[in-house]
Amino acid sequence: MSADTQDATQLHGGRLVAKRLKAHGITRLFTLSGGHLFSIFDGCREEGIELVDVRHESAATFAAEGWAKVTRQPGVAALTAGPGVTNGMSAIASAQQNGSPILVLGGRAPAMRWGQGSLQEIDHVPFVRPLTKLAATPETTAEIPGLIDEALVAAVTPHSGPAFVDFPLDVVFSEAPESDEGLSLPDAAAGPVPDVARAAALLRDAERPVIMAGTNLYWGHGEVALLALAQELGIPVFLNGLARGCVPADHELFFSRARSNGLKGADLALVVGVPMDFRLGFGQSFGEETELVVVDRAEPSRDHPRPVAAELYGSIGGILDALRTSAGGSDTRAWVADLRAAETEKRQAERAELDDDRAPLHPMRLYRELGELLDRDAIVIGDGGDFVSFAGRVMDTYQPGCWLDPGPFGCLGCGPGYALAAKLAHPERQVLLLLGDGAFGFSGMEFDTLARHGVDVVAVMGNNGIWALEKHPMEFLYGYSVAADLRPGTRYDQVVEALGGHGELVSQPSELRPALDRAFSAGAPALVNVLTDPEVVYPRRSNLA
Ligand SMILES: Cc1ncc(C[n+]2csc(CCOP(=O)(O)OP(=O)(O)O)c2C)c(N)n1
Ligand SMILES: [Mg+2]
Repeated sequence: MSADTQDATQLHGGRLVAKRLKAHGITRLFTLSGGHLFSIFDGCREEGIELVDVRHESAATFAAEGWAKVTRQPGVAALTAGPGVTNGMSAIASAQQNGSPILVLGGRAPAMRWGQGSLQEIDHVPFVRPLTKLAATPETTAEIPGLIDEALVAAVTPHSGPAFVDFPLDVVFSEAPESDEGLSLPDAAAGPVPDVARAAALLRDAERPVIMAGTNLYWGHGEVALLALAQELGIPVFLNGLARGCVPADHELFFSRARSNGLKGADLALVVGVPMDFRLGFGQSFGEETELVVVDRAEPSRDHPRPVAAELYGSIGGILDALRTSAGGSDTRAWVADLRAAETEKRQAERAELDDDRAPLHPMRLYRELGELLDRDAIVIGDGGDFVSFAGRVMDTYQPGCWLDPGPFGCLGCGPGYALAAKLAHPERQVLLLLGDGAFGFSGMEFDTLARHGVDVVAVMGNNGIWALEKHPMEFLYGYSVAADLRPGTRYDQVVEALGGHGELVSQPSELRPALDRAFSAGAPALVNVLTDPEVVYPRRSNLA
Protein backbone atom coordinates (compact mmCIF):
# COMPACT_ATOMS: atom_id res chain seq x y z
CA MET A 1 0.00 0.00 0.00
CA SER A 2 1.44 3.41 -0.90
CA ALA A 3 1.81 6.27 1.56
CA ASP A 4 -0.99 8.10 -0.25
CA THR A 5 -3.58 5.41 0.19
CA GLN A 6 -2.60 4.91 3.82
CA ASP A 7 -3.27 8.60 4.47
CA ALA A 8 -6.58 8.74 2.61
CA THR A 9 -9.78 8.60 4.64
CA GLN A 10 -11.32 5.14 4.78
CA LEU A 11 -14.98 5.07 3.78
CA HIS A 12 -17.41 2.18 3.57
CA GLY A 13 -18.48 0.96 0.15
CA GLY A 14 -21.92 2.56 0.30
CA ARG A 15 -20.36 5.93 0.98
CA LEU A 16 -17.98 5.43 -1.94
CA VAL A 17 -21.00 4.73 -4.17
CA ALA A 18 -22.77 7.87 -2.97
CA LYS A 19 -19.68 10.05 -3.37
CA ARG A 20 -19.31 9.13 -7.03
CA LEU A 21 -23.03 9.58 -7.69
CA LYS A 22 -22.87 13.02 -6.12
CA ALA A 23 -19.76 13.91 -8.12
CA HIS A 24 -21.80 13.25 -11.27
CA GLY A 25 -24.68 15.46 -10.15
CA ILE A 26 -27.04 12.68 -9.06
CA THR A 27 -29.40 14.10 -6.43
CA ARG A 28 -31.94 11.30 -5.99
CA LEU A 29 -31.93 7.54 -5.66
CA PHE A 30 -35.14 5.61 -6.33
CA THR A 31 -35.31 2.50 -4.21
CA LEU A 32 -37.18 -0.01 -2.06
CA SER A 33 -35.49 -1.18 1.11
CA GLY A 34 -33.55 -4.38 1.65
CA GLY A 35 -30.74 -5.09 4.10
CA HIS A 36 -28.27 -5.55 1.25
CA LEU A 37 -28.68 -1.85 0.48
CA PHE A 38 -28.22 -0.38 3.96
CA SER A 39 -24.66 0.84 3.45
CA ILE A 40 -25.67 2.54 0.17
CA PHE A 41 -28.56 4.21 2.02
CA ASP A 42 -26.16 5.33 4.74
CA GLY A 43 -23.75 6.69 2.16
CA CYS A 44 -26.53 8.62 0.41
CA ARG A 45 -27.67 10.07 3.70
CA GLU A 46 -24.15 11.27 4.44
CA GLU A 47 -23.71 12.75 0.97
CA GLY A 48 -27.12 14.43 0.80
CA ILE A 49 -28.60 12.23 -1.94
CA GLU A 50 -32.35 12.00 -1.39
CA LEU A 51 -33.82 8.50 -1.16
CA VAL A 52 -37.22 8.14 -2.80
CA ASP A 53 -38.68 4.87 -1.60
CA VAL A 54 -41.44 3.23 -3.61
CA ARG A 55 -43.68 0.15 -3.31
CA HIS A 56 -42.27 -2.10 -6.05
CA GLU A 57 -38.81 -2.27 -7.62
CA SER A 58 -40.38 -1.96 -11.04
CA ALA A 59 -41.56 1.53 -10.05
CA ALA A 60 -38.12 2.43 -8.67
CA THR A 61 -36.51 1.50 -11.97
CA PHE A 62 -39.19 3.18 -14.09
CA ALA A 63 -38.72 6.27 -11.91
CA ALA A 64 -35.00 6.20 -12.71
CA GLU A 65 -35.93 5.96 -16.39
CA GLY A 66 -38.50 8.74 -16.02
CA TRP A 67 -35.86 10.92 -14.38
CA ALA A 68 -33.58 10.36 -17.35
CA LYS A 69 -36.42 11.11 -19.75
CA VAL A 70 -37.32 14.46 -18.25
CA THR A 71 -33.83 15.70 -17.33
CA ARG A 72 -31.56 14.03 -19.93
CA GLN A 73 -29.33 13.18 -16.96
CA PRO A 74 -28.81 9.62 -15.76
CA GLY A 75 -31.48 8.27 -13.40
CA VAL A 76 -30.41 5.91 -10.63
CA ALA A 77 -32.27 3.09 -8.86
CA ALA A 78 -31.08 0.77 -6.09
CA LEU A 79 -32.71 -2.68 -5.92
CA THR A 80 -32.13 -5.23 -3.23
CA ALA A 81 -30.47 -8.59 -3.94
CA GLY A 82 -32.36 -11.30 -5.82
CA PRO A 83 -36.09 -10.49 -6.10
CA GLY A 84 -35.41 -6.75 -5.98
CA VAL A 85 -33.30 -7.00 -9.11
CA THR A 86 -35.61 -9.47 -10.87
CA ASN A 87 -38.55 -7.13 -10.17
CA GLY A 88 -36.65 -4.36 -11.94
CA MET A 89 -36.02 -6.34 -15.12
CA SER A 90 -38.95 -5.06 -17.21
CA ALA A 91 -37.97 -1.47 -16.57
CA ILE A 92 -34.34 -2.20 -17.41
CA ALA A 93 -35.50 -3.70 -20.72
CA SER A 94 -37.65 -0.66 -21.30
CA ALA A 95 -34.69 1.66 -20.72
CA GLN A 96 -32.66 -0.39 -23.15
CA GLN A 97 -35.25 -0.06 -25.91
CA ASN A 98 -35.75 3.65 -25.22
CA GLY A 99 -32.02 4.41 -25.04
CA SER A 100 -32.60 5.85 -21.56
CA PRO A 101 -29.37 6.36 -19.59
CA ILE A 102 -29.96 4.78 -16.18
CA LEU A 103 -27.77 3.16 -13.56
CA VAL A 104 -29.24 0.29 -11.58
CA LEU A 105 -27.44 -0.61 -8.37
CA GLY A 106 -28.13 -4.06 -7.00
CA GLY A 107 -27.60 -5.60 -3.61
CA ARG A 108 -25.91 -8.99 -3.73
CA ALA A 109 -25.35 -11.90 -1.36
CA PRO A 110 -21.90 -11.87 0.28
CA ALA A 111 -18.92 -12.91 -1.83
CA MET A 112 -17.29 -14.82 1.01
CA ARG A 113 -20.21 -17.28 1.12
CA TRP A 114 -20.94 -17.31 -2.59
CA GLY A 115 -22.53 -20.56 -3.70
CA GLN A 116 -23.45 -21.68 -0.21
CA GLY A 117 -27.06 -20.57 -0.41
CA SER A 118 -27.22 -17.17 1.28
CA LEU A 119 -30.54 -15.37 1.50
CA GLN A 120 -31.57 -13.94 -1.90
CA GLU A 121 -28.40 -15.29 -3.51
CA ILE A 122 -28.47 -15.31 -7.29
CA ASP A 123 -25.98 -14.12 -9.88
CA HIS A 124 -27.76 -11.18 -11.50
CA VAL A 125 -25.06 -10.35 -14.01
CA PRO A 126 -25.72 -13.12 -16.58
CA PHE A 127 -29.41 -12.27 -16.93
CA VAL A 128 -29.03 -8.51 -16.70
CA ARG A 129 -26.11 -8.33 -19.14
CA PRO A 130 -28.13 -8.77 -22.37
CA LEU A 131 -30.25 -5.77 -21.35
CA THR A 132 -27.45 -3.45 -20.32
CA LYS A 133 -24.40 -1.70 -21.68
CA LEU A 134 -22.35 -2.80 -18.68
CA ALA A 135 -23.12 -5.31 -15.95
CA ALA A 136 -20.48 -5.96 -13.33
CA THR A 137 -19.72 -6.85 -9.72
CA PRO A 138 -16.79 -5.30 -7.83
CA GLU A 139 -14.53 -7.87 -6.17
CA THR A 140 -13.08 -5.38 -3.71
CA THR A 141 -14.32 -2.26 -1.96
CA ALA A 142 -11.57 -0.20 -3.56
CA GLU A 143 -12.96 -0.97 -7.04
CA ILE A 144 -16.31 0.63 -6.28
CA PRO A 145 -15.71 4.27 -7.25
CA GLY A 146 -14.12 3.37 -10.57
CA LEU A 147 -16.91 0.97 -11.42
CA ILE A 148 -19.63 3.52 -10.69
CA ASP A 149 -17.88 5.94 -13.05
CA GLU A 150 -17.49 3.33 -15.77
CA ALA A 151 -21.14 2.36 -15.46
CA LEU A 152 -22.34 5.96 -15.75
CA VAL A 153 -20.07 6.59 -18.72
CA ALA A 154 -21.43 3.44 -20.39
CA ALA A 155 -25.01 4.52 -19.71
CA VAL A 156 -24.67 7.93 -21.34
CA THR A 157 -22.36 7.01 -24.25
CA PRO A 158 -24.36 6.70 -27.49
CA HIS A 159 -26.41 4.62 -27.90
CA SER A 160 -27.31 5.43 -24.32
CA GLY A 161 -29.03 2.84 -22.13
CA PRO A 162 -29.02 1.06 -18.78
CA ALA A 163 -25.94 -0.03 -16.81
CA PHE A 164 -25.90 -2.33 -13.80
CA VAL A 165 -23.55 -2.84 -10.86
CA ASP A 166 -24.31 -5.13 -7.92
CA PHE A 167 -22.46 -5.05 -4.62
CA PRO A 168 -21.68 -8.13 -2.56
CA LEU A 169 -22.78 -7.47 1.01
CA ASP A 170 -19.31 -7.95 2.48
CA VAL A 171 -17.66 -5.78 -0.21
CA VAL A 172 -20.07 -2.85 0.17
CA PHE A 173 -20.09 -2.91 3.98
CA SER A 174 -16.25 -2.89 4.14
CA GLU A 175 -14.02 0.17 3.90
CA ALA A 176 -11.53 1.40 1.33
CA PRO A 177 -9.70 4.67 0.80
CA GLU A 178 -11.71 7.56 -0.55
CA SER A 179 -10.70 8.70 -4.01
CA ASP A 180 -11.64 12.02 -5.54
CA GLU A 181 -10.44 11.24 -9.01
CA GLY A 182 -12.78 9.84 -11.55
CA LEU A 183 -14.01 9.85 -15.10
CA SER A 184 -16.17 12.65 -16.38
CA LEU A 185 -19.29 11.89 -18.39
CA PRO A 186 -19.29 12.51 -22.13
CA ASP A 187 -21.27 15.44 -23.52
CA ALA A 188 -24.47 13.97 -24.95
CA ALA A 189 -24.54 16.48 -27.80
CA ALA A 190 -20.96 15.81 -28.90
CA GLY A 191 -19.69 13.33 -31.45
CA PRO A 192 -18.00 13.19 -34.82
CA VAL A 193 -19.47 14.98 -37.81
CA PRO A 194 -18.97 12.80 -40.88
CA ASP A 195 -18.83 14.10 -44.43
CA VAL A 196 -22.37 15.15 -45.36
CA ALA A 197 -21.70 15.87 -49.05
CA ARG A 198 -23.77 13.03 -50.50
CA ALA A 199 -26.69 13.61 -48.15
CA ALA A 200 -26.55 17.36 -48.82
CA ALA A 201 -26.68 16.73 -52.57
CA LEU A 202 -29.73 14.49 -52.16
CA LEU A 203 -31.39 17.13 -50.03
CA ARG A 204 -30.57 19.85 -52.53
CA ASP A 205 -32.30 17.89 -55.30
CA ALA A 206 -35.33 16.93 -53.24
CA GLU A 207 -38.64 18.55 -54.12
CA ARG A 208 -40.72 16.92 -51.41
CA PRO A 209 -38.40 16.37 -48.45
CA VAL A 210 -39.56 15.36 -44.96
CA ILE A 211 -37.92 14.90 -41.61
CA MET A 212 -39.00 11.94 -39.50
CA ALA A 213 -37.29 12.21 -36.10
CA GLY A 214 -37.43 10.12 -32.96
CA THR A 215 -36.06 9.53 -29.50
CA ASN A 216 -32.33 9.80 -30.22
CA LEU A 217 -32.83 13.36 -31.47
CA TYR A 218 -33.79 14.17 -27.91
CA TRP A 219 -31.00 12.18 -26.26
CA GLY A 220 -28.50 13.84 -28.62
CA HIS A 221 -29.84 17.37 -27.88
CA GLY A 222 -30.42 17.89 -31.60
CA GLU A 223 -33.66 19.88 -31.44
CA VAL A 224 -32.21 23.35 -32.02
CA ALA A 225 -30.28 22.20 -35.09
CA LEU A 226 -33.31 20.27 -36.36
CA LEU A 227 -35.59 23.27 -36.17
CA ALA A 228 -32.99 25.50 -37.84
CA LEU A 229 -32.57 23.01 -40.70
CA ALA A 230 -36.31 22.56 -41.14
CA GLN A 231 -36.91 26.30 -41.19
CA GLU A 232 -34.08 27.15 -43.50
CA LEU A 233 -34.98 24.53 -46.09
CA GLY A 234 -38.75 24.52 -45.49
CA ILE A 235 -38.89 20.84 -44.57
CA PRO A 236 -42.02 19.41 -42.92
CA VAL A 237 -41.32 17.56 -39.67
CA PHE A 238 -42.89 14.46 -38.14
CA LEU A 239 -41.90 13.30 -34.66
CA ASN A 240 -42.36 10.23 -32.52
CA GLY A 241 -41.22 8.92 -29.14
CA LEU A 242 -39.23 11.34 -27.03
CA ALA A 243 -38.68 13.65 -29.98
CA ARG A 244 -42.25 14.87 -29.61
CA GLY A 245 -42.16 18.53 -28.68
CA CYS A 246 -38.71 19.06 -30.28
CA VAL A 247 -40.65 21.13 -32.80
CA PRO A 248 -43.68 22.70 -31.11
CA ALA A 249 -47.03 21.27 -32.20
CA ASP A 250 -48.21 24.67 -33.43
CA HIS A 251 -45.16 25.32 -35.61
CA GLU A 252 -45.98 25.83 -39.29
CA LEU A 253 -43.64 22.99 -40.29
CA PHE A 254 -44.89 20.47 -37.73
CA PHE A 255 -47.36 17.82 -38.83
CA SER A 256 -48.87 14.76 -37.18
CA ARG A 257 -52.19 13.79 -38.81
CA ALA A 258 -50.71 14.11 -42.29
CA ARG A 259 -48.01 11.57 -41.51
CA SER A 260 -48.91 9.02 -44.15
CA ASN A 261 -49.31 11.74 -46.80
CA GLY A 262 -45.92 13.14 -45.80
CA LEU A 263 -43.91 9.96 -45.47
CA LYS A 264 -45.44 8.21 -48.48
CA GLY A 265 -45.35 11.30 -50.67
CA ALA A 266 -41.80 12.36 -49.87
CA ASP A 267 -39.06 11.98 -52.46
CA LEU A 268 -36.47 12.22 -49.69
CA ALA A 269 -36.79 11.50 -45.97
CA LEU A 270 -34.25 12.47 -43.35
CA VAL A 271 -34.72 9.75 -40.75
CA VAL A 272 -33.23 11.22 -37.60
CA GLY A 273 -32.59 9.31 -34.39
CA VAL A 274 -35.27 6.72 -34.91
CA PRO A 275 -35.01 3.05 -35.89
CA MET A 276 -37.21 1.77 -38.69
CA ASP A 277 -39.06 -0.59 -36.38
CA PHE A 278 -42.78 -1.42 -36.24
CA ARG A 279 -43.60 2.24 -35.60
CA LEU A 280 -42.34 3.05 -39.08
CA GLY A 281 -43.78 -0.09 -40.65
CA PHE A 282 -40.26 -1.57 -40.85
CA GLY A 283 -39.47 1.12 -43.38
CA GLN A 284 -42.72 0.68 -45.33
CA SER A 285 -44.26 3.83 -43.83
CA PHE A 286 -42.20 5.70 -46.42
CA GLY A 287 -43.07 5.61 -50.12
CA GLU A 288 -41.51 2.94 -52.31
CA GLU A 289 -39.63 5.65 -54.18
CA THR A 290 -38.66 7.68 -51.10
CA GLU A 291 -34.89 7.93 -50.73
CA LEU A 292 -33.75 7.67 -47.13
CA VAL A 293 -30.94 9.54 -45.39
CA VAL A 294 -30.38 8.15 -41.92
CA VAL A 295 -28.90 10.34 -39.16
CA ASP A 296 -28.24 8.96 -35.69
CA ARG A 297 -25.98 9.21 -32.67
CA ALA A 298 -24.24 5.92 -33.44
CA GLU A 299 -24.48 3.00 -35.86
CA PRO A 300 -27.77 1.16 -35.47
CA SER A 301 -27.92 -2.06 -33.48
CA ARG A 302 -29.94 -3.74 -36.25
CA ASP A 303 -29.68 -3.58 -40.03
CA HIS A 304 -32.01 -1.14 -41.74
CA PRO A 305 -35.02 -3.02 -43.13
CA ARG A 306 -34.65 -1.34 -46.54
CA PRO A 307 -31.79 0.21 -48.49
CA VAL A 308 -30.79 3.74 -47.51
CA ALA A 309 -29.12 6.34 -49.73
CA ALA A 310 -26.81 7.78 -47.06
CA GLU A 311 -26.02 7.20 -43.38
CA LEU A 312 -24.52 9.75 -41.03
CA TYR A 313 -23.57 8.81 -37.47
CA GLY A 314 -22.19 11.09 -34.78
CA SER A 315 -23.31 14.38 -33.26
CA ILE A 316 -26.90 14.78 -34.43
CA GLY A 317 -26.77 18.55 -33.93
CA GLY A 318 -23.43 18.79 -35.73
CA ILE A 319 -24.67 16.71 -38.67
CA LEU A 320 -27.93 18.66 -39.01
CA ASP A 321 -26.00 21.95 -38.85
CA ALA A 322 -23.62 20.71 -41.55
CA LEU A 323 -26.57 19.73 -43.73
CA ARG A 324 -28.16 23.13 -43.22
CA THR A 325 -25.08 25.04 -44.26
CA SER A 326 -24.22 22.85 -47.25
CA ALA A 327 -27.54 21.71 -48.64
CA GLY A 328 -29.72 24.52 -49.89
CA GLY A 329 -32.82 23.20 -51.56
CA SER A 330 -35.75 23.71 -53.83
CA ASP A 331 -38.89 25.65 -53.11
CA THR A 332 -41.04 23.43 -50.88
CA ARG A 333 -43.92 25.81 -50.33
CA ALA A 334 -46.43 23.92 -52.47
CA TRP A 335 -45.49 20.62 -50.79
CA VAL A 336 -45.87 22.14 -47.33
CA ALA A 337 -49.21 23.67 -48.32
CA ASP A 338 -50.48 20.27 -49.55
CA LEU A 339 -49.57 18.67 -46.27
CA ARG A 340 -51.12 21.51 -44.31
CA ALA A 341 -54.37 21.02 -46.21
CA ALA A 342 -54.34 17.29 -45.40
CA GLU A 343 -53.47 18.01 -41.76
CA THR A 344 -56.29 20.54 -41.38
CA GLU A 345 -58.80 18.25 -43.03
CA LYS A 346 -57.88 15.37 -40.74
CA ARG A 347 -58.00 17.58 -37.66
CA GLN A 348 -61.44 18.79 -38.69
CA ALA A 349 -62.61 15.21 -39.12
CA GLU A 350 -61.79 14.63 -35.43
CA ARG A 351 -64.11 17.41 -34.33
CA ALA A 352 -67.21 15.25 -33.90
CA GLU A 353 -65.37 12.82 -31.60
CA LEU A 354 -63.75 15.62 -29.63
CA ASP A 355 -67.18 17.13 -29.00
CA ASP A 356 -68.89 13.76 -28.38
CA ASP A 357 -71.39 14.16 -25.54
CA ARG A 358 -71.96 10.51 -24.68
CA ALA A 359 -71.88 9.01 -21.20
CA PRO A 360 -69.85 6.94 -20.41
CA LEU A 361 -67.45 9.30 -22.14
CA HIS A 362 -65.69 8.99 -25.46
CA PRO A 363 -61.94 9.17 -24.66
CA MET A 364 -61.52 11.84 -27.32
CA ARG A 365 -63.89 14.15 -25.43
CA LEU A 366 -61.61 13.85 -22.47
CA TYR A 367 -58.56 14.76 -24.51
CA ARG A 368 -60.23 17.86 -25.86
CA GLU A 369 -60.91 19.12 -22.36
CA LEU A 370 -57.45 18.18 -21.13
CA GLY A 371 -55.87 20.02 -24.06
CA GLU A 372 -57.72 23.13 -22.98
CA LEU A 373 -56.30 23.21 -19.47
CA LEU A 374 -52.73 22.02 -19.91
CA ASP A 375 -49.83 24.49 -19.93
CA ARG A 376 -47.36 24.36 -22.81
CA ASP A 377 -44.72 22.85 -20.56
CA ALA A 378 -47.00 20.26 -18.95
CA ILE A 379 -45.48 16.78 -18.85
CA VAL A 380 -47.92 14.15 -20.08
CA ILE A 381 -47.31 10.48 -19.37
CA GLY A 382 -49.21 7.65 -20.99
CA ASP A 383 -49.67 4.22 -19.40
CA GLY A 384 -52.43 2.11 -20.90
CA GLY A 385 -53.77 0.63 -24.10
CA ASP A 386 -56.29 2.29 -26.41
CA PHE A 387 -56.76 5.16 -23.96
CA VAL A 388 -53.15 6.14 -24.50
CA SER A 389 -53.23 5.43 -28.24
CA PHE A 390 -55.98 8.05 -28.57
CA ALA A 391 -53.89 10.46 -26.52
CA GLY A 392 -50.82 9.84 -28.67
CA ARG A 393 -52.88 10.66 -31.73
CA VAL A 394 -54.49 13.87 -30.56
CA MET A 395 -52.52 15.41 -27.72
CA ASP A 396 -50.20 18.18 -28.79
CA THR A 397 -46.69 18.54 -27.34
CA TYR A 398 -44.86 21.86 -27.37
CA GLN A 399 -41.53 21.27 -25.65
CA PRO A 400 -38.97 18.45 -25.57
CA GLY A 401 -39.33 15.96 -22.71
CA CYS A 402 -43.04 16.65 -22.28
CA TRP A 403 -44.48 13.42 -23.71
CA LEU A 404 -43.50 10.15 -22.03
CA ASP A 405 -44.93 6.91 -23.32
CA PRO A 406 -43.59 3.39 -22.66
CA GLY A 407 -41.82 3.31 -26.03
CA PRO A 408 -41.36 0.22 -28.21
CA PHE A 409 -41.11 -2.19 -25.27
CA GLY A 410 -44.68 -1.15 -24.39
CA CYS A 411 -44.59 -2.14 -20.74
CA LEU A 412 -47.80 -1.40 -18.84
CA GLY A 413 -47.17 -0.08 -15.35
CA CYS A 414 -44.40 2.37 -16.24
CA GLY A 415 -46.56 5.45 -15.66
CA PRO A 416 -46.57 6.07 -11.90
CA GLY A 417 -42.77 5.71 -11.72
CA TYR A 418 -42.31 8.08 -14.66
CA ALA A 419 -44.77 10.54 -13.09
CA LEU A 420 -43.07 10.42 -9.70
CA ALA A 421 -39.73 11.30 -11.26
CA ALA A 422 -41.18 13.94 -13.60
CA LYS A 423 -42.86 15.86 -10.80
CA LEU A 424 -39.82 15.60 -8.52
CA ALA A 425 -37.63 16.95 -11.32
CA HIS A 426 -40.11 19.70 -12.27
CA PRO A 427 -42.25 20.49 -9.22
CA GLU A 428 -43.47 23.76 -10.76
CA ARG A 429 -44.98 22.09 -13.83
CA GLN A 430 -48.22 20.18 -14.38
CA VAL A 431 -47.57 16.45 -14.53
CA LEU A 432 -50.49 14.53 -16.00
CA LEU A 433 -50.55 10.74 -15.89
CA LEU A 434 -52.98 9.09 -18.32
CA LEU A 435 -53.88 5.65 -17.02
CA GLY A 436 -55.93 2.79 -18.37
CA ASP A 437 -57.91 0.89 -15.75
CA GLY A 438 -55.90 -2.18 -16.69
CA ALA A 439 -52.62 -0.29 -16.42
CA PHE A 440 -53.53 0.91 -12.92
CA GLY A 441 -53.28 -2.65 -11.62
CA PHE A 442 -49.54 -2.88 -12.24
CA SER A 443 -48.42 0.00 -10.08
CA GLY A 444 -51.48 1.60 -8.52
CA MET A 445 -49.87 1.25 -5.10
CA GLU A 446 -47.46 3.97 -6.15
CA PHE A 447 -50.16 6.47 -5.27
CA ASP A 448 -49.04 5.67 -1.74
CA THR A 449 -45.50 6.67 -2.78
CA LEU A 450 -46.77 9.90 -4.35
CA ALA A 451 -48.78 10.73 -1.21
CA ARG A 452 -45.97 9.92 1.21
CA HIS A 453 -43.51 12.05 -0.70
CA GLY A 454 -45.97 14.88 -1.34
CA VAL A 455 -45.72 14.57 -5.13
CA ASP A 456 -48.86 16.08 -6.62
CA VAL A 457 -49.27 14.28 -9.88
CA VAL A 458 -52.73 14.36 -11.48
CA ALA A 459 -53.77 11.06 -12.98
CA VAL A 460 -56.71 10.76 -15.34
CA MET A 461 -58.06 7.28 -15.87
CA GLY A 462 -59.98 6.09 -18.88
CA ASN A 463 -62.00 3.44 -17.05
CA ASN A 464 -63.73 1.29 -19.66
CA GLY A 465 -63.78 -1.90 -17.57
CA ILE A 466 -61.83 -3.82 -20.20
CA TRP A 467 -58.37 -4.38 -21.64
CA ALA A 468 -59.59 -2.61 -24.76
CA LEU A 469 -56.42 -2.88 -26.80
CA GLU A 470 -56.68 -6.67 -26.49
CA LYS A 471 -60.44 -7.20 -26.32
CA HIS A 472 -61.37 -5.46 -29.55
CA PRO A 473 -58.66 -7.07 -31.71
CA MET A 474 -59.46 -10.51 -30.30
CA GLU A 475 -63.14 -10.03 -31.06
CA PHE A 476 -62.24 -8.90 -34.53
CA LEU A 477 -60.08 -11.99 -35.13
CA TYR A 478 -62.08 -14.69 -33.32
CA GLY A 479 -65.57 -13.28 -32.96
CA TYR A 480 -65.23 -13.51 -29.17
CA SER A 481 -62.73 -12.50 -26.51
CA VAL A 482 -61.33 -14.09 -23.37
CA ALA A 483 -59.17 -12.73 -20.57
CA ALA A 484 -60.11 -9.27 -21.73
CA ASP A 485 -62.63 -8.04 -19.15
CA LEU A 486 -62.14 -6.12 -15.95
CA ARG A 487 -64.72 -5.08 -13.38
CA PRO A 488 -66.82 -2.24 -14.78
CA GLY A 489 -66.91 0.98 -12.79
CA THR A 490 -64.32 0.04 -10.18
CA ARG A 491 -63.81 2.98 -7.82
CA TYR A 492 -60.08 3.44 -8.34
CA ASP A 493 -60.62 7.01 -7.12
CA GLN A 494 -61.54 5.56 -3.72
CA VAL A 495 -58.42 3.38 -3.79
CA VAL A 496 -56.35 6.52 -4.29
CA GLU A 497 -58.21 8.29 -1.49
CA ALA A 498 -57.50 5.37 0.83
CA LEU A 499 -53.81 5.76 -0.03
CA GLY A 500 -53.81 9.43 0.97
CA GLY A 501 -54.61 11.03 -2.38
CA HIS A 502 -57.55 12.95 -3.84
CA GLY A 503 -60.18 11.07 -5.84
CA GLU A 504 -62.80 12.17 -8.38
CA LEU A 505 -65.40 10.11 -10.23
CA VAL A 506 -66.65 11.39 -13.58
CA SER A 507 -69.53 9.72 -15.37
CA GLN A 508 -70.92 12.66 -17.39
CA PRO A 509 -69.00 14.99 -19.74
CA SER A 510 -70.27 18.03 -17.82
CA GLU A 511 -68.56 16.77 -14.64
CA LEU A 512 -65.16 16.55 -16.27
CA ARG A 513 -63.82 20.09 -16.20
CA PRO A 514 -64.76 20.84 -12.58
CA ALA A 515 -63.26 17.51 -11.51
CA LEU A 516 -60.02 18.25 -13.37
CA ASP A 517 -59.82 21.73 -11.84
CA ARG A 518 -60.30 20.29 -8.35
CA ALA A 519 -57.68 17.62 -9.05
CA PHE A 520 -55.06 20.14 -10.20
CA SER A 521 -55.60 22.27 -7.09
CA ALA A 522 -56.04 19.41 -4.61
CA GLY A 523 -52.61 19.75 -3.01
CA ALA A 524 -52.31 15.96 -3.11
CA PRO A 525 -51.76 13.33 -5.79
CA ALA A 526 -55.10 12.89 -7.52
CA LEU A 527 -56.92 10.36 -9.65
CA VAL A 528 -59.81 11.45 -11.84
CA ASN A 529 -61.63 8.20 -12.56
CA VAL A 530 -63.47 8.82 -15.83
CA LEU A 531 -65.95 6.15 -16.89
CA THR A 532 -65.35 5.70 -20.61
CA ASP A 533 -67.31 3.82 -23.24
CA PRO A 534 -66.05 0.24 -23.75
CA GLU A 535 -67.72 0.17 -27.18
CA VAL A 536 -65.29 2.73 -28.60
CA VAL A 537 -62.85 0.84 -30.81
CA TYR A 538 -59.49 2.41 -31.59
CA PRO A 539 -58.93 2.34 -35.36
CA ARG A 540 -55.88 0.12 -35.39
CA ARG A 541 -54.38 -1.90 -38.19
CA SER A 542 -52.07 -4.12 -36.19
CA ASN A 543 -50.65 -4.14 -32.68
CA LEU A 544 -48.31 -7.09 -32.82
CA ALA A 545 -45.94 -6.62 -35.71
C1 LIG B 1 -46.72 -5.65 -18.82
C2 LIG B 1 -47.67 -5.78 -19.97
N1 LIG B 1 -48.61 -6.76 -19.94
C3 LIG B 1 -49.49 -6.87 -20.97
C4 LIG B 1 -49.44 -6.04 -22.05
C5 LIG B 1 -50.40 -6.21 -23.22
N2 LIG B 1 -51.34 -5.08 -23.28
C6 LIG B 1 -51.09 -4.00 -24.04
S1 LIG B 1 -52.29 -2.86 -23.96
C7 LIG B 1 -53.21 -3.82 -22.94
C8 LIG B 1 -54.56 -3.35 -22.47
C9 LIG B 1 -54.46 -2.19 -21.52
O1 LIG B 1 -55.71 -1.97 -20.91
P1 LIG B 1 -56.03 -0.59 -20.23
O2 LIG B 1 -54.86 -0.11 -19.49
O3 LIG B 1 -57.30 -0.76 -19.46
O4 LIG B 1 -56.25 0.40 -21.46
P2 LIG B 1 -57.43 0.30 -22.59
O5 LIG B 1 -56.83 -0.45 -23.75
O6 LIG B 1 -58.57 -0.40 -22.01
O7 LIG B 1 -57.70 1.72 -22.94
C10 LIG B 1 -52.56 -5.00 -22.64
C11 LIG B 1 -53.06 -6.06 -21.73
C12 LIG B 1 -48.41 -5.06 -22.04
N3 LIG B 1 -48.23 -4.22 -23.05
N4 LIG B 1 -47.58 -4.94 -20.98
MG1 LIG C 1 -59.25 -0.40 -20.00
